[in-house]
Amino acid sequence: MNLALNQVGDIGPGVGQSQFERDGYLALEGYFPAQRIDRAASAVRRLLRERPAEIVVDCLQTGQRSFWAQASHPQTRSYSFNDVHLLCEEVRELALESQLTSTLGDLLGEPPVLCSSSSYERGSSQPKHIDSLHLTPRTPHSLVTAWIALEDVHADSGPPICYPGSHRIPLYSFNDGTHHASRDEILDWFDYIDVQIRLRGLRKKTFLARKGDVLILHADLVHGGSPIADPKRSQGSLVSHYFGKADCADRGMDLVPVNRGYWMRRLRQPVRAEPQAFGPTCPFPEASYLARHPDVREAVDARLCPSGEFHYRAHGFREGRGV
Ligand SMILES: O=C(O)CCC(=O)C(=O)O
Ligand SMILES: [Fe+2]
Repeated sequence: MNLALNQVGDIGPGVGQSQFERDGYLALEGYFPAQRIDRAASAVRRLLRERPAEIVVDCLQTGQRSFWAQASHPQTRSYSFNDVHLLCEEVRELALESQLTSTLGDLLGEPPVLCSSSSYERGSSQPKHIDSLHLTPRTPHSLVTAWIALEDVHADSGPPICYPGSHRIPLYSFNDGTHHASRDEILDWFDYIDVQIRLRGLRKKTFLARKGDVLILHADLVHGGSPIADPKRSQGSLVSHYFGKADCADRGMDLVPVNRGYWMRRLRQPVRAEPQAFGPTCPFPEASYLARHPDVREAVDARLCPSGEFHYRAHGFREGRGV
């Protein structure tokens, strides 16, 4: 690794906390043994094979969201596989491992709630960002991310990068007064952050992580994925995001306790696929469509509409409803 990592045993709460406060990240070398990683990675592969119509993916090249069963270039494996933890216990076991949840809890100052995750088989090549742009906590800063290497990272596989200290840059306020990214203003955010990085003399750090290493990132740390120099190289990782528990309280969310944290049981992300994309290889997800749209469920229950699928094909897609 090209940075000083903490050995798991070295990291007392105080040490980790002060490094995290100073740099905005903590790197835990050799945190998970290989077989623990292999168990989760093979469970994810099995899930992608066996339940492709239930996994929501974002194409890393086009940004297009679909089910894995509908992906247009699956052979590239160049996708973010979203929220696999909702369907995969092995992934939850990794993301909510006992010591990890207590470290995350120490950093957040309250129990962590696993609220979203992305798995990757390739480098994400994501431009600079802070995770709180998209997963914006109600209480500013009350979010942490755990980046887990599922295999060794190579300099050419698109290693993750960050700007240590950038979590102290004051949060940018968008026109609606929030810190949540708006698509129209994201270029302004890039300008702001580039100027701030330059003014503060912050330097880019590259993580050549090894399988089993964990990087814990502050909500507001500027980070991303380097370009992939060798497209033949894979870069398996699991990236999990956790809100502090207080942010999830009184929102009527179903929080399932695991070790010293929780995961949020919820519907997967909505997909807006063309009606013709559903068929034998990707059946229409009737149950989740009805769960997502109570007005449609009422119409179906009252026999005013034959099914959720009928509704989606006739109206829902045009109305911009997700399935
Ligand atoms: O692994 C990477 O390239 C970064 C991933 C990331 O930042 C994210 O999923 O939020
Ligand atoms: Fe990120």
